[in-house]
Amino acid sequence: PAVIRRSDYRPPAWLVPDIELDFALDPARTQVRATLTVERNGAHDGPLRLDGDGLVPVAIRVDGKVLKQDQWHLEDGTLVLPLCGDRHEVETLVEIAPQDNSKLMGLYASGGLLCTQCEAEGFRRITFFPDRPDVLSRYRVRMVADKSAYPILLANGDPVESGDLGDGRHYAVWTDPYPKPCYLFALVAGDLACNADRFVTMSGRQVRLGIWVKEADIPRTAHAMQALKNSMAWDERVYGREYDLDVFNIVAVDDFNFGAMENKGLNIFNSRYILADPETATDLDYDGVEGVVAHEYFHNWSGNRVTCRDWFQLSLKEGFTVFRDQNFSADMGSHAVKRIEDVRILRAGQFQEDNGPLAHPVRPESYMEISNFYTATIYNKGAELIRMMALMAGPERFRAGTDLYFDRHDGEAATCEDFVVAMEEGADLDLRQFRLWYEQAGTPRVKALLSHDPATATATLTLEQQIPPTPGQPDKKPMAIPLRTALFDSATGAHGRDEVLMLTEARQSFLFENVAHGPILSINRGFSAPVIVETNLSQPDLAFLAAHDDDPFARYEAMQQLMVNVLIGRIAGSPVGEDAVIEAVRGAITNPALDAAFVAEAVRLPSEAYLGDQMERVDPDAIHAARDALQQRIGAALEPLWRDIHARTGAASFSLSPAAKGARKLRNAALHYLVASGAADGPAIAFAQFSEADNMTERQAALATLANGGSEEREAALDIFYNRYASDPLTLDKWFQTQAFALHPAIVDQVAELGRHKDFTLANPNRVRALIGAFAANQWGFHQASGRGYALVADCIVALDRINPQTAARLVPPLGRWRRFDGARAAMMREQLQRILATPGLSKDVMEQAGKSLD
Ligand code: HT7
Ligand code: ZN
Repeated sequence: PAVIRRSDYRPPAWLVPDIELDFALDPARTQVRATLTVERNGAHDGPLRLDGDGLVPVAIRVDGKVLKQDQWHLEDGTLVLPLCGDRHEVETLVEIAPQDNSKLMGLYASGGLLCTQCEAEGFRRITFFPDRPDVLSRYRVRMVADKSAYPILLANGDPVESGDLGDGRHYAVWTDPYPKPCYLFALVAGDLACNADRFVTMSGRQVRLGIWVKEADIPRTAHAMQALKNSMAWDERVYGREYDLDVFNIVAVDDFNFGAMENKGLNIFNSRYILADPETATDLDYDGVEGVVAHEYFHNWSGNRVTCRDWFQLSLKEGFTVFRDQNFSADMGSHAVKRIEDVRILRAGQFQEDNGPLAHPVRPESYMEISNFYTATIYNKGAELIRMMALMAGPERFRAGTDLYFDRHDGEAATCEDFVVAMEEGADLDLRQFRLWYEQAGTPRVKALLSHDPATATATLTLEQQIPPTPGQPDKKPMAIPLRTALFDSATGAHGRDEVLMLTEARQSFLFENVAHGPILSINRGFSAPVIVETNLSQPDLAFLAAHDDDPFARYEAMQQLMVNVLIGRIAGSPVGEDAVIEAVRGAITNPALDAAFVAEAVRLPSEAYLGDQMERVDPDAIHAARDALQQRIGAALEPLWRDIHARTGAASFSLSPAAKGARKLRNAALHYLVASGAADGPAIAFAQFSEADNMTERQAALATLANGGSEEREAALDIFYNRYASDPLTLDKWFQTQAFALHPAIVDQVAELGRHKDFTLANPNRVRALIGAFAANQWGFHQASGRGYALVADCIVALDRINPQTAARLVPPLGRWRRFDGARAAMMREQLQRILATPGLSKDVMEQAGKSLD
């Protein structure tokens, strides 16, 4: 497949200021008539090229005249029309079959609905059009459909007309006054019910809000609606951004390749990010709903009003919008816990990506298939870049920078460089060196060595940075790394100034004065930079920080590092220092000043995957054994405390207050340690929690705890869960996922069997992710020495590729991590990648991912 390069960007040869779309909707045969006003852009005599994917024109007219066969041709799906004037009206008619669209890109059918997904290049599967984000058009959309099957007809913008056609069909017309790229186009037709509400904007305009779902799901939409209203108010308060249409609609669909989509005025969501009630949603699910609703809403400015010039600029909208949604969620709940969760996600997804064959810069230089670039690097590392700029600028100057960015580029298709320039000018920052963060892939490693001279009462911090080579980038330049730092006085427990040190050279020293006693280094506080810091902190220093650091992230980090060091020691065969970990955990769970949610985070052992990331060669069995053993020791040593916490945190009745959520989180952690301790009644306590819980957070945690073991309660709980939720797809996903994540010796057989279960289907991306995606993230299970886990995932990729290449391609990266494993495992992983690549008719999505993974 062709490689698309950032350096090849050229402005569009033709613009399309206006488009009228006329849909005669039908699942088997939808007719799409598109009328485009096209304008030559600049002085050239090139033809009009309209992208198409799988389309055949039924008719083409230019300025009202039907074109003959020799007046147009198709080039690799693209419709090429030589036009002599500078402005024309071009009309095309095509037919498509939404019900046969299993890729879920373009117009497709899901659970009786017809809906669209156009980002990144789905619009070309609906009609011929210059499918690139820098062509902005005003849309008028007319939909005709059978009224009983599709009583609701929605599109972008505002409804302007509707009526009956007298033959069982009806129609609706929607117009969107804001010019937009075609990736933001959307329509939905179906039998939907609406949770309707209103929002009054800061300038006093009334906006009609609608969340559209199946009638039976209406009671599960309240949280999403509240999140939407909170997001609208937050964007006004924090960024001064007001909503701009009279209507804002959200539709939930069951079959969706991603989380959600920010189509102008008509967001389309994976139903898992809309529907929530205590019976079926965990606290994590509730937070997911809130975060994704906010994310898509925030795109109205960071993405829609200011869009991307080309797909290499994807992080312009995604990184910035993730940063915005992270801060929103922090404001709605706990800043400390949100930051810990976000860093955990970054490390688990993005650090691994940055350290493997698919590593790429936040602004990539090339791609084959753009869908493969909706990555943790674009999203999460991109958000960290914005966070670093915000830190360097401070709140007021950062806001001045974003104001300038929005005002200057409103209505435009912009670049990452435009954002950086707006920050330089608006926030008064010098970002010349900082730009390297957009160009260089790889996670910087920073070595921090602190020395103390009692004679002069000074301390010297020496920092060294090194950025590892990544594909196509063997040599790296030093980056500008802002590191929030403080030195603790071990005698007094206090620290000096909390300051941002700018590391800009390969090696740099910083002098601290008036440091009387041996200082303890607290660095990268708040995770101020997305880097790996190596310090020479001793275990007692880490224990001190775990107990005293006033920066919650740094405190959590010290605890994690304490645990990592002990676990790595155990993996290497020397289980020393475990008592210090036990005491640190005891300190956290008995400290009444600490928030329960924070405590639950702090006492959680680093994941098996994170431990693997700390090793030269990942040894999944040794990691599992060491972690299991330490868990058992912590469980047993503090058993009475875990029992007490578990009993004490049993909530009277369900609430979503931060205190109630924190109590549930800590209760689940206590249950986990209690069962891990080996206490004879552990499984029974877990089963009781499973049976008696009035909420999914406790029920699923108990199920997950039981799923790891071999107790008789395990099978009973799984059966009960299945029977209770078999008819609810989102909750049934949890049944699959909990088993796929389980740390159970028979996991490969279990997942293989679940793959043959009557409720497993490759047609639904959520179900595939719940079983196969989760299993591939289960380090101990996926990497079982037999290699059967690899074959299982590869089989799924090959089968799914024929149905839904995008979702199939997302399963490839775990196999691409072969360099991190021993020779035998690496050979088996490579063998599966080769087998995938040898599959006839492979999509370019999977080909790109598997090909790059083998290199
Ligand atoms: N901007 C949206 C991206 C998206 C997407 C990308 C590829 C294939 C399917 C997709 N559905 C949605 C999601 C977001 O970041 O808000
Ligand atoms: Zn987004």
